[in-house]
Amino acid sequence: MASVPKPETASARQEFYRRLDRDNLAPLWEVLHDLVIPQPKPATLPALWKYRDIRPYIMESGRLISAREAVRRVLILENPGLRGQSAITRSLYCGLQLILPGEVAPSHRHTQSALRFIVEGSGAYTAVEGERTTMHPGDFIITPAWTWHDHGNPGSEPVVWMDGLDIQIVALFDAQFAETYPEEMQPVTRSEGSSAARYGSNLAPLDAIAPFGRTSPVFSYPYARSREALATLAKNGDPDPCHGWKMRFINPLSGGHAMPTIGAFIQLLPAGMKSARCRSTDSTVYSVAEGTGKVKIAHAEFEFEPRDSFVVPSWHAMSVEAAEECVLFSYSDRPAQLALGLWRELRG
Ligand code: GTQ
Repeated sequence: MASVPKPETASARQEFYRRLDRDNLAPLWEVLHDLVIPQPKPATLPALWKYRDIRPYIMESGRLISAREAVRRVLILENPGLRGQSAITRSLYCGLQLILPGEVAPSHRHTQSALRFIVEGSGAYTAVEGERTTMHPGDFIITPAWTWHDHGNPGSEPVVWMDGLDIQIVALFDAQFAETYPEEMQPVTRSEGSSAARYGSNLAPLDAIAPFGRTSPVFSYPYARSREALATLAKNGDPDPCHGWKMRFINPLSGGHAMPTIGAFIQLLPAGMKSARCRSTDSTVYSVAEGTGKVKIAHAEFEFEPRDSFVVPSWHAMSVEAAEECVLFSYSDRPAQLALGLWRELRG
C-alpha cells in the first residue's frame, strides 16, 4: 500500500476485500509492486552439483530400479530455491539419466522437447524416429517434441547424460501430451548417420522440408566436431571478454537455435582467463566438459571440475576464472525469450 490509511479506512478496505474475495476478485493495488518489478527477482538460486558427490547416488539408483521399471532412471537436479517443482530454473528441467549395459529405456513421445549432453561413458544410443545415434562424452543430442524416442545401452559401461527439457514452459501453457509406443523399442528404419548426411554436412536435400518443424533435423552434434571448431577458433583471434569463444548449436535449415524453446551453447575459455561479468535474462544450466576453475554467480562462488553441473539464475552477474583450459556446455530458454521479445543482456 502506498500510505498508511486511517483506521476506519483500513477496516472498510479489509471488509471490501473480504466481499471481493468471495467473488474471486482481488485488488491490484495490494499486489502491484510484486507483479510489476523494476528488474528480475528470481526465486531460482545459484547452485552447483559436484559430480564426484552425486555419482554414488546415480550408481545406487542403478542397483535399486531398472531403466525398464523406471521408464527413465533419472535424478532430477532441483534448484534449491524451487524444491518440489522438478525444476532447475523456472522454465527448465534438468536431470542426470543413467543407463546400464544391456538396459533399454522404453519408447515414448511427448510435446516437451529434450536435449542430452553426455557426461560419462560411451556406447549407449538414443533412437529418434527410427534412427539411432551412439553417445560419446560431450555429444549434444536432441529429441524433438513429439518424436518417438527410446534409449539403450548395448555397450559395456554405464552411461550418464544430462537431460534438459522444457517441461515448465510446456506446463505454463497447459500443452502437455504424451504417448507410449506399443513396443519397448521402435524399429530402426534408417542407418546411423543418415540425418547427419542429409542435414549435418553443410548440405541439404533440394526439397528439404523440415522433418521436425522448428527443431533441427540434425539430432546429434558430436563433441569431436564442436571441440575441433573451438580449438581452431582459439588459435585465431581474441576471446570475447565475457564468454571466451562461445558458439550456439544451430538448426542448419533456418540458421536459428537448434530447438525452438531451448538454446544450447558450447564455449571455450583459455587457461588463466578471468572473464568479465555478464548477466542475461535467461537462467542458464551448465555442464563442465573440460577443465577446472571458479565461477562467480552474483555473490556466490563455486569451484568446478569436469562433469559438474551448475545453474546461473536470470540477471545474476556471472564470471569465470579458468584455472585450466575450460569447455562449458550450457542451455537456457533464450530462443523462447527472443521469440517473445524479452531477452536482455548486460555486459560488465
Ligand atoms: O528421456 O524421454 O529426464 O521423458 C525426463 C522426462 C528424460 C526422456 C527425462 C523424459 C525423459
